[in-house]
Amino acid sequence: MREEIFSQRLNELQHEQSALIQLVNEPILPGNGIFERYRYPVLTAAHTPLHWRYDLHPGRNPYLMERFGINATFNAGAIKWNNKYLMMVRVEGADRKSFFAIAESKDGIQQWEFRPAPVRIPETDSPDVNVYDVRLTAHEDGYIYGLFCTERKDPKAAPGDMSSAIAQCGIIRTSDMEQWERLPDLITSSPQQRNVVLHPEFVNGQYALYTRPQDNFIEAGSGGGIAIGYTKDMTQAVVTTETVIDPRHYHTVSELKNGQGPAPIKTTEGWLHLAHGVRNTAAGFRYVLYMFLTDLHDITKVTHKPAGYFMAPEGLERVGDVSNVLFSNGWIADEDGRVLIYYASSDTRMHVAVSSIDRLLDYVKNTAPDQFRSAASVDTVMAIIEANR
Ligand code: M1P
Repeated sequence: MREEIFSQRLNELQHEQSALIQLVNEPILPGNGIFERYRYPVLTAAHTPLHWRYDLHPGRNPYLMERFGINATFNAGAIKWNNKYLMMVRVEGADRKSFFAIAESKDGIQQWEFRPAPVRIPETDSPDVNVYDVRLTAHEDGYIYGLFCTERKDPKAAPGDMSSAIAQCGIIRTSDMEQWERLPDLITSSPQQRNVVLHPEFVNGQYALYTRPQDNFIEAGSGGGIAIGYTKDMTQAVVTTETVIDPRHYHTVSELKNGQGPAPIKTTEGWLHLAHGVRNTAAGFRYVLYMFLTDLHDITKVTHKPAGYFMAPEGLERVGDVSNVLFSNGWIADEDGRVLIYYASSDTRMHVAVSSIDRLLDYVKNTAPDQFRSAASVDTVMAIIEANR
């Protein structure tokens, strides 16, 4: 009887997972012309391999119970590697700890499958309590770097305070997307550091890093904004000066905080950036994605920045562990000009949207910037209406 329960459950679980992985995805048309969303999430907790979650031995696990629960798969870094599309996913267990695991797809849209085992990254002398949100950068020095958030309990937390944490930037690198070398954490003068991203090229012989100086774990305080800093050496990375290039601004989608998304994409007209902006509402924080372009030769200079959001949570995307959140730390510029944008919704699941370099450049250059007043927004609409007469 027990053996029957085991094999019936195993059959059902395998059947269900295989149907999920084989699901044919489709663009949602006509869209807004800037990008196309795809109908189904591309990675969910249910995509994680059964052999991670279940002990598959009938003697040890006669009821075929889950022995390790997975809560969510989100905030993935991305890269094209050996003709495959890879996401380095933040997998969060039921125990709230996140770790990284690589999932692969042949076309970047569908049939995403996790590699057989999660990524083991070495710890430093100060073990990470939680690691998340890796940004992958194929740097011109030949390595692929992964910059991620390492979170540890705040040693200054008052007795009984079990929440205060310090976020800093952890660094790993690889040459083969298999073996990872851990480098010392980035040193900056900011008490909190999340959303740090490595620029893919040297700038004046130095590594350039997008940072997000912040006063405390959740709130930007007097800090915030997307900044740039430089270091000579990634094996002892120290940034002494952070210069804000994209500040927060009152009554915008990023008035509370913002952060660089994936590494920027180089185009003939400048560097395309994807970022997230956060504002506070009566229903809690709302995270949206926005874009901007920086000068090809001076990466500190923002040349174009459309007003408002590029993407905001819609439908199912609005609901999850932390609702009303879109977050992206991975995109792939394909050889054919397509840009595959991987984004997570509500700290729960991964999605894909597709655009192209041409379309994204058109978007950033021809969408009016924020002029910070309602009347100016009406002027923008009126100009379109007039042109259409
Ligand atoms: O919960 C939403 C996001 O919150 C944080 O982002 P930020 O540092 O910009 O506030 C991160 O914890 C991120 O992982 C999470 O998705």
